[in-house]
Amino acid sequence: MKIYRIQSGIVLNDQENYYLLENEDWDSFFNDDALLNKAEAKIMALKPMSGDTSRLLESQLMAPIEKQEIWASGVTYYNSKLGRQEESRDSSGGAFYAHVYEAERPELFYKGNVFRTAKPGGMVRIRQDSTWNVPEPELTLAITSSGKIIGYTIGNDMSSRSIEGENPLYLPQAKTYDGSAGLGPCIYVTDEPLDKTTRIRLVIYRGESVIFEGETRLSEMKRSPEELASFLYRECSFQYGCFLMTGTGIVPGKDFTLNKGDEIHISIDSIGTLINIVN
Ligand code: DO4
Ligand code: MG
Repeated sequence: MKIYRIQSGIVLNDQENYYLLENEDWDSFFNDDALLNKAEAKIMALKPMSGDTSRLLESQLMAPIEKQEIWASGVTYYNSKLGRQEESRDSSGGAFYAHVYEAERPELFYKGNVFRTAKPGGMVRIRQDSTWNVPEPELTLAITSSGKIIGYTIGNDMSSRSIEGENPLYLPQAKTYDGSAGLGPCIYVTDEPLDKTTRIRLVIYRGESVIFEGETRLSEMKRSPEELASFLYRECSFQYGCFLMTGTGIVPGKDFTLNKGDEIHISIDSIGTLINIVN
């Protein structure tokens, strides 16, 4: 099995060696159906970086995105369906979530771009006009312009549950605003699909205390990555490729909301950990 972890300007191989890619344009480097082979060929011609490179990937202040759009999927886990039904009870929106969970067509929505996205270690935001805010830890697909899934990363679909719950038509405002996404720390590129047992874990710290922790597995996701990507590409083209968040399976209870200063850790087996701070 071949594994590479790619960030803007860096490739890490499975021997924990880092290679510096100089003068590489991220958009054309990323948007390549043969990214795995390209990463392999590139590093064969390079020497590994010397010195202390431990945790270099996590500490890089770059999200692995430049001109790519970010899209997101909704209600792909049973827990998400239940959470949305609860939050939208007063607006009678619950039936929409039950229908979309069962329907052939998935819920897909535009999430943002590099300007709305926090880098690893960077600040995500909660809206000032929102009273109930959560992170959503999501496996995120890296897809080329031809529609091929070339890798995986971690996405944080920051969400206002008060705005979403008030009326389902407010979803774009609940989901897309400045600092509403986190992405990284790398694109995990491999020649084998992710195992269904892969764990997604969310831990939220307030000061020294853990105030929330939860875990799910990819086996809990109702739809496949290929199905979600094929719906997205039906009538949308992506010149530089795109990212597609695949939905959350971890939904904190109704007594939980984020505060400024909270630290959000999202880990996905094999890929790594994305850390963001709430601003
Ligand atoms: O339907 C609202 C959004 C759902 C979502 O973002 C998710 O399930 O992850
Ligand atoms: Mg989500």
